[in-house]
Amino acid sequence: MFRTKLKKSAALVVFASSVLLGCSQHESQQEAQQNTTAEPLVSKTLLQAPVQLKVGEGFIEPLGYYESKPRFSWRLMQGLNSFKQTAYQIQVASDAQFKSPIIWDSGQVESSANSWIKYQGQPLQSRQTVFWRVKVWNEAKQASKWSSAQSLEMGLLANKDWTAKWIGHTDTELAKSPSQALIATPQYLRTEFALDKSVKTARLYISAKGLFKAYINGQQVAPQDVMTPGWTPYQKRIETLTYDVTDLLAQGQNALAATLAGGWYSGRIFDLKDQDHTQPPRLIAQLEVTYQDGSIKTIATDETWLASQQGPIRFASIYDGEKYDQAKEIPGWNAVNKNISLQSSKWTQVTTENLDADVALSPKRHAPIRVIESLPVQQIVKADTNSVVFDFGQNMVGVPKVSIPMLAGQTAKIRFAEALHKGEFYTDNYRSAHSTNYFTADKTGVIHYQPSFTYHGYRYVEISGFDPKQTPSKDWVTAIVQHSDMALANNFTSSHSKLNQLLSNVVWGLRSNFYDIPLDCPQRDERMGWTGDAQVFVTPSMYMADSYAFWSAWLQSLREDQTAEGKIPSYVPYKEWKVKWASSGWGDAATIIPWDLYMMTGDKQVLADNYAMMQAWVRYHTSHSKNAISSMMTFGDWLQPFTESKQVNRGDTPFDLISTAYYARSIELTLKTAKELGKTADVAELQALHQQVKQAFRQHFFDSQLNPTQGLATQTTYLLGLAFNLFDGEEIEIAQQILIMLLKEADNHLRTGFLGTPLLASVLQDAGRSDLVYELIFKETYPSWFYSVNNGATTTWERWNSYSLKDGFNPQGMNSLNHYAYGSISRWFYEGMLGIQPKTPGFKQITIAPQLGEQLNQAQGFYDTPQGRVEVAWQVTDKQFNLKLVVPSNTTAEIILPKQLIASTVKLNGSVALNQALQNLSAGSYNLTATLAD
Ligand code: RAM
Repeated sequence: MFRTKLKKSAALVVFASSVLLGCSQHESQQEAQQNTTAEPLVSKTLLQAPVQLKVGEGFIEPLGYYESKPRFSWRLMQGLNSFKQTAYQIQVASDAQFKSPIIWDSGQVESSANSWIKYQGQPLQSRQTVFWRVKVWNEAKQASKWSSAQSLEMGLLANKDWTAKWIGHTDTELAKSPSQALIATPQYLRTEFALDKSVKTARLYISAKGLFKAYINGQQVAPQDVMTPGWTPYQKRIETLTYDVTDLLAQGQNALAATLAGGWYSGRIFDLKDQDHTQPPRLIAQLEVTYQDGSIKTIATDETWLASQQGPIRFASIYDGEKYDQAKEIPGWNAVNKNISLQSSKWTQVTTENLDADVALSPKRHAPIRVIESLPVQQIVKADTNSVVFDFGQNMVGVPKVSIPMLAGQTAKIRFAEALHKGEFYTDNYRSAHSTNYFTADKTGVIHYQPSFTYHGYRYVEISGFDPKQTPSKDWVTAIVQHSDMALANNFTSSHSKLNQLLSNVVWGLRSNFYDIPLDCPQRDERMGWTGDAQVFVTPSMYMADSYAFWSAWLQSLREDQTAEGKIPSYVPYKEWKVKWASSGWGDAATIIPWDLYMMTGDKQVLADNYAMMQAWVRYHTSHSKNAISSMMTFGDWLQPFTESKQVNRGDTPFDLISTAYYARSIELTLKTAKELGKTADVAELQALHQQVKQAFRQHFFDSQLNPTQGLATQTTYLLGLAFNLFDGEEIEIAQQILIMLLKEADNHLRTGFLGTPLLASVLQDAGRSDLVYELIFKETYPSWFYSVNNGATTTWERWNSYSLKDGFNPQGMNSLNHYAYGSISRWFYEGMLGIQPKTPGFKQITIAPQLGEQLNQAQGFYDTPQGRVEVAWQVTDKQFNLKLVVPSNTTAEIILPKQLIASTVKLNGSVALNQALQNLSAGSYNLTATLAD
């Protein structure tokens, strides 16, 4: 749905210049006109126009947009002239000059809201292009200028917009019982057409049951986009891409072509080899050309297209890799080409299929996976005449780009590994994922190859089968890093290098697993959208990357995969596998993710969209409980270290306790949502249910002293109770004391898995023991985060002890070195160390409560709230504390002082500051100093 990189940056340039230059002359005239008509007269002011205009979950001038009633957001200029917004006005028109009749005018709305303002006009139609602009008023009722106008173009919103049909190679028709190998062989599809007039604009709407790469006149349409259209519940919805291809077309003869592979649609998921490549991949494309004279020509996939399975990519699989045969290259296959016709031996007519009535074709609602950067080889680990092992120094995800000398007829084999095992190349932890590429050379010489329809999670690459007379060199291979495209914030640094490395590992964990959907891991035969991993990582990821669109897109898949009974599968998109049951702590993603996103954004749409799913999930919980105690199945406190349980991966915390705690949590969040949405009828019912489950939790699982009545007392037991507000009054303190004692018994090490770990920091901070959070984070010995850093980790691991430099991979098995769940600790880098927290949803009011620890004397960072950037930098030198804070426009902040400070020494901007003075800071920069107590 997005412009190509080039177009995108062009949009950014326009945006930047409008910031620098203010509005154009034309806009001032517009404003003068406006002022004489609808609006009250205001004096000429210096109020700066709103900036950073965005649509929906953060799109700048989107192309191929998905929402017929978009949401609009903007920011006020920050800095010297910052002011508080008291009103706004949005206008939408069909031209950038706003000369045509206005399509929608909000009028002057008294409100300080600057985000997620919903368009209230007639629903926008497929293909429609509109422009929008906004102006704001300050407290003195002075108006700003109009912002620059921003465009918004819709994609194809409904199946009826498609005249194109699904096409594919006839040999792959199911009626012909094609072999798995045949279905796994990528297809080459093409057509030619004439354009007899000069072209004004052209849009390519395109998608696949599988994966595609599109070409016009031999040029790739979107060279940066990979693995499109991405992964949704395909039986319900397939996403479509929209590209501006005006510049690729020419008057006269043109060619439109695509390669097509099975991807997630027809390849196996997990180790289900019997399902591997059993569904034939199909392509759909509709090229709509508008001539200068306004007439339109449409070129659509139909029976006139040609197909071949005789191209160079012989095999493609997500998990297993790709096979490429250079001898089979077809020069010019994707350009105008007289030599290609039905008569040419390699090409046949395609088979066509109509659109499926119950599968919605919908514009992609978040950025595709893209080529993000390339990394050079750091070192050659070993080399001989047969093989060479390269080390990139960073575990990551994507494909290699190789340029290697080969002899004609030789096959190069390219393998991947996350780490060396006692010095050896090791692939066992990929399990059944073959994850290997093969390239067969036709001619002697240097070959260039980059896989198209697979991906790998790796740090090391091994290449064998090159020309043995040549000496391997570092430039033989480059790592092409690929993931869902989103702005990475890069927004925390400290004086402690191991801490910085830990955050870097977490960020690379995010980058490796945000692969169209949130994956558990990117390398072995799994790579699925495990809901439990996702729910613990949503808030941390929002601090580290602009990931709102990514998450809300996946939430749509969650809604689509929820069953009529309310069950949420343990991974989404769902494909039937041995785990058919729902798991507490996993399915609760349905309530936790919408709520967490709301807290980070303040966008009520995410609550409204998901409320029915939340309610249905609560009902599903209820159907698995008796007397308010849930017996829902659970993966438990997954991979808790030092477990005594027979189910070694599931930890010691009683399953019913976990399930009941999550039951309560899901009710609580659904209740909060009902309140925010004004669903008064539901509020009372949810309140009563919550009370009931909370009491049952307390009475069933604990005695009067808060000792467990069943199973072991685990850290996670008390973490769940405290984090989910299941204790009251003095029992809160008792539970905190027990938790602290359990930590102490473990020499202040954690004993937590996937569910307990993410709760540690905030629970301990609430207990006034941020010192313990620091101790846990800075712990060097197993189980701890630094243990992995000390053992060379560059991403976060699945187990606390998945690997060690000395012994290599943990013999227990299931050792991904790239699982983000334990990376959830990064949340505390922002909310604890920097102390930035949303006091109200969307950071309209911000709490600044930096936590100090003796392990750290300096930290700085920022977070881009919907209102603007909040910045925090603090340091401690010789008992002197200094905090620099920037509060963004249109917000207020309160500072909660670190408890180590001597209150009487606190000065704000040089003046003695009482606590009160710190409670309601408006936008601006502050400098706070104080002395630490001994
Ligand atoms: C593992 C996955 C995932 C976890 C589930 C329960 O195999 O890797 O991380 O959530 O199982």
